[in-house]
Amino acid sequence: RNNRRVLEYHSDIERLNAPFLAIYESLIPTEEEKAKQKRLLTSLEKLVNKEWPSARLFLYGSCANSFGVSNSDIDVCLEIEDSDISKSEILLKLADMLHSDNLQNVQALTRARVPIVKLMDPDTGISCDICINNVLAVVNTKLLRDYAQIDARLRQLAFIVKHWAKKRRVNETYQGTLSSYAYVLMCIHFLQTRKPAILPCLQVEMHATYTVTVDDIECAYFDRVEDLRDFGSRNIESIAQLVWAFFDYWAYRHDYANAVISVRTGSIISKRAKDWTRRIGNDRHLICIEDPFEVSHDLGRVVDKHSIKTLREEFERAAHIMQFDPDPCVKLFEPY
Ligand code: 3AT
Ligand code: MG
Repeated sequence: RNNRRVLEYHSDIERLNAPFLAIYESLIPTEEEKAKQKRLLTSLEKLVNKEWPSARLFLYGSCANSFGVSNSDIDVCLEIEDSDISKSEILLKLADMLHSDNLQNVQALTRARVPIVKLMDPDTGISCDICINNVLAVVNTKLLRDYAQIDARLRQLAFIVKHWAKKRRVNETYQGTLSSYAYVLMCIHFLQTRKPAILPCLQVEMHATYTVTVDDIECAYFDRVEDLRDFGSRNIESIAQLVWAFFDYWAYRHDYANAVISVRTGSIISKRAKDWTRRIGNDRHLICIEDPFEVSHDLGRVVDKHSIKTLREEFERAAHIMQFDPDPCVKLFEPY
């Protein structure tokens, strides 16, 4: 099935550039929304500092990695020194304080994979999840933001893919489909492997200008991305071509049986090399996406034998629409 089809664009694909760019523009959050998010963060930090003076709050996830569409929830990480009290106790204490401060729908989820407190700010309508000391997420947020600054087509492609995934309901990890974080990594990897490449590989192929060690994992990469602004200019593919080729890749070209996509190396590595060839516990490795820092972590591990079928059918549907539909910009995003 792989590599049998000849890469051939829809004859008049270029006419889709303007509508795709219009969709992208319509999804960008306004400056006003960004300012509201910052204000909420500042007021939350003030509140937290009453109890824990040296604690700090960081934005992470899509509100900070530049892949956030308007009206998204915000993800906040509370950085607090190891103390005698447990994470659960901190979360419960935090929930109490937030509740007393008139924040709405305050809920501590202490047993979740990533334990959090959820809240809604009635003044701005913004919903927010607060986790504790999840430094790796803050670092992978920076990596994504840095990649986005290298070539504008990454943000455009990722917005379109995320929008498609939300509309088609394949962005629901609790249903066995992929996280937004996984989709952005798929977009970065796809652009790293275009010929000529649109994005470089900031980790193994370049010298590190930024290094932090988090839970024994060394996170190191080249982060002077302002020096790389011309990197992709030898590739002149348009956003419409890239959307077409992205879905074509995941529908017909990706080798699901053997391949792992790796942003860390900017290449495909084999499942065998990672020992991801068989099911271990709940990790089935039916679609393999290596985390750039936690390299033993497959972001496709949420996918099971039912949801892999759903996902691949959606990739094929999207590829088919991009190839043959007279009005792909409407059909692609039709709600499931
Ligand atoms: P949305 O716009 O909210 O859909 P997001 O990028 O904020 O996209 P999430 O809210 O799902 O995505 O996750 C928030 C951040 O948490 C994104 C990433 O920095 C981190 N993260 C999410 N899933 C994982 C994972 N499986 N492994 C490591 N980090 C993750
Ligand atoms: Mg988020």
